[in-house]
Amino acid sequence: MHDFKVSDMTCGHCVATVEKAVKGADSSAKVNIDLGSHAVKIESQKPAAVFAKAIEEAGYTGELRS
Ligand SMILES: [Cu+2]
Repeated sequence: MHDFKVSDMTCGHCVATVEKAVKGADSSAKVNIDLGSHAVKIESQKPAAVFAKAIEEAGYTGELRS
């Protein structure tokens, strides 16, 4: 489980964009996003760095919490 904080994710459109970026990095990843707390939780076998990069390439800042 990768637990990211994406502070610049501010609306439903951002959520969709971030989710798409995560799925693009790993199509079998399970992603759970809570807009209120800017939390993006990802279940994947791939390393967190892969998702940090994907989120960044989508135009957002993913800060790894754990
Ligand atoms: Cu937005």
